[in-house]
Amino acid sequence: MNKFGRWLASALTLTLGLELTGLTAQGAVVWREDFESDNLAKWTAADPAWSVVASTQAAYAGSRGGNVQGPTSLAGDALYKEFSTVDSNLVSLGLMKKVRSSTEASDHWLVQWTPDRVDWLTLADQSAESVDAEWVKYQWFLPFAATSKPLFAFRLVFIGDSASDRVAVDEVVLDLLPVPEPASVVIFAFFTAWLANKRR
Ligand SMILES: [Ca+2]
Ligand SMILES: [Ca+2]
Repeated sequence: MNKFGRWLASALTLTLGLELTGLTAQGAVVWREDFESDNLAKWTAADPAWSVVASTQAAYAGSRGGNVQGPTSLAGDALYKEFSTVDSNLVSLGLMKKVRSSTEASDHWLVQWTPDRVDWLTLADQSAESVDAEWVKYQWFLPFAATSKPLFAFRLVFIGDSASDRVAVDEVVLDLLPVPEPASVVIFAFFTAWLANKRR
């Protein structure tokens, strides 16, 4: 590669890097629940079996965590959040979970999302779990169908048939990566074309 080629490569790499960094810093929409506010006000709706508990065992980080305990209704007790994913091209949902008291085959822990608040899709359906000594981290990258949906929502549902069924959650995070600005796309396309040309 000649001197100009090296200069162009470093300039484009720097520009692309700055563009991508700027994109993440300026555009990413993040909704996060750490339960430290000691209420469930960040949620669109919360069934009564859900609460915030302040204890070392109930918190993954900070001093509080979300808690759900049976007996619950047949439909399940939900912690429900509506959040528009308009102008996003990637949606991910993450959370920390700990089974506080073992569940049976008849109990269900569900994590679900909907593109339209009508049809629900299941990310996790867990039953007959033993007590967790440690918190377990989950993260799901949702399919393209979850992007750019004004009626997107997700919910954590617990169906436990006795008061001895208990699950804790903490650090629930919704990440949206926005659709890139046209300038970023042009720069990326230019850089890709230049690389392809260089490799010939
Ligand atoms: Ca917390
Ligand atoms: Ca049970």
